[in-house]
Amino acid sequence: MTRITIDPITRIEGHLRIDCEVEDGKVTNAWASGQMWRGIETILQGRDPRDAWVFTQRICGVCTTVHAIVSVRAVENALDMEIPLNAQYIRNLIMAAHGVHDHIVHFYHLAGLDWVDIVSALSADPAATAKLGQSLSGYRRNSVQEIKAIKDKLASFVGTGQLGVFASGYWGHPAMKLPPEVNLLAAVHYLQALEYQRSANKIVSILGAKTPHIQNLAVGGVANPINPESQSTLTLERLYAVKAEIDKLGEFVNEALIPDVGAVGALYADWTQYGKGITNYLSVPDMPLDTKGTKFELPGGYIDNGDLAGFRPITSHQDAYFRDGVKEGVKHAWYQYEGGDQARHPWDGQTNPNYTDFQDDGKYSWVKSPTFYDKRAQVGPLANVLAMYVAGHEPTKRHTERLLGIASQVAGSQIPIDALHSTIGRTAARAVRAAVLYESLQNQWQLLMDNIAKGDFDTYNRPNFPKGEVRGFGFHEAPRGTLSHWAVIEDGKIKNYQAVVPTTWNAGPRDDNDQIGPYEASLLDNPVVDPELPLEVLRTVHSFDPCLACAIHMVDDQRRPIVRVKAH
Ligand code: NFE
Ligand code: MG
Repeated sequence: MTRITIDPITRIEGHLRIDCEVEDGKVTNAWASGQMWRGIETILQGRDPRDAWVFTQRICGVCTTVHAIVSVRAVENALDMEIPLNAQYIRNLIMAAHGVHDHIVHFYHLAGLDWVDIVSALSADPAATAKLGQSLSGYRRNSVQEIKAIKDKLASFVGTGQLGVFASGYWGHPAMKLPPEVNLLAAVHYLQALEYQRSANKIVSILGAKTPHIQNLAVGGVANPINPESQSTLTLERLYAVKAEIDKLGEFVNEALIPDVGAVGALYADWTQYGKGITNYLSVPDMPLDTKGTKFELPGGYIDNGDLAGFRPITSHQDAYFRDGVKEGVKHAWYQYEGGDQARHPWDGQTNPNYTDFQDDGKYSWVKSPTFYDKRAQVGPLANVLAMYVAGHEPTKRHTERLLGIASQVAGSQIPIDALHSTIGRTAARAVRAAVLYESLQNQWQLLMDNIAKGDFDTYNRPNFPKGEVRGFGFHEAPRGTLSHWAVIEDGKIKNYQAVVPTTWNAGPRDDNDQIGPYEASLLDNPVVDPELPLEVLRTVHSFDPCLACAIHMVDDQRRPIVRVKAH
């Protein structure tokens, strides 16, 4: 038996350590450990709830907006507020743009290089690459000229001997299986994707005043005054600037991202057999369409044990089924609950650090272990796509079937929807969700325009804080999955605040019953051909798009500052 320690995992946000035991070329046991601690929940105690969102969006430098929006939702829920329609649509546009941005970056810039060999791309023939691209979609930028220009750029870059962002990849690894032309096509789109992610971010910054860390929220709505006649407000000119950026995204998401993920997935079809892990899937509905948060554009809900037929929807921002099901445990995390370490509902949650060093059978992570009705749950685009699919959401069905169709065409055999319960399936679900969110952007923009055209310029309702205690929760289907914030407010001040974050759900260590978490479970039975170069472990971990800054919301400066892969 060999034990592998990868610390930290790179191409993620924050500090994650993964340990695996490998026997006969397969992972037989795994531990996921968050290696940083932050104290945002503690900082919030005693503060004005109207300020919480400004602090919480500093939880992360990647998914900043999501913590801002969920925070105002949690306070609005505690006050039982209604939110003007314009404010809902503006928030929805920001969330959808942020999601498209995140999913593009995940495939091309974070996870793709686990599958795509940049060095092999240099031996590809540009004409054959263009032909391959044209067989997959009508994407305008798969021309021989553009592909050749980018190949020459890559070659001169590599020729200098300074690989920059491409340094330290597992180039030439035996688990890298794509032909040079597929590698080149993906490398071309890697560089083009940098332009498209900027368009998505521009939408966030026009509406949110800046990104990362938007400035336009308020408990009760948004701080974007709407007045078609005034240059200092959200004008039609600005709204059409948003529309221009939205329009640019469709071509790339539909004609590059979906076909690329379909083709790469098909050529790694063996990876539909690995990485299934926990198949209790949790997601929440999003893009509210009314002032009360009872109607949504995108469905969400819970799927138990992979059984799509047993899907249970979550239906409102007041949903009691969601509200009552969430707990967080610390039996194996570096925290201590006063009154005993058994899992607690977030309104009764505590954040008291208790570091013990890494104990295989004890505490070994700064990430808590969330549960839904005492079960582990996987969150993320896969959970959400499965929920939207089974709920009959038409765009989700259409994009899922298109992606599976492209994969089946490349594989030469029918790839069923069951293939999604896997490492490659999690990656595919992100592409589907990007296409769904692109349509949502178009839809939300039109809803906003139509509502303004009716003469409704409202964007804000003033909150009133009662004497005594009120409790609230807010949720959002963030790029990495279900995010919720929980606030207890007393006499208008925060008494307790807990964030239960997507990466906390997925990266959490063993729970109160010593059940392993989603990352850990998905690593079991993964192949590892060379323990010194554990590319396969990275594939499965990256398929979740880890964000430890979110999950743990001070890095110990004495701990290993550089990547360490240790097989012992
Ligand atoms: Ni920091 Fe996050 C998302 C949130 S993490 S990236 O999506 O919330 O899990
Ligand atoms: Mg928390």
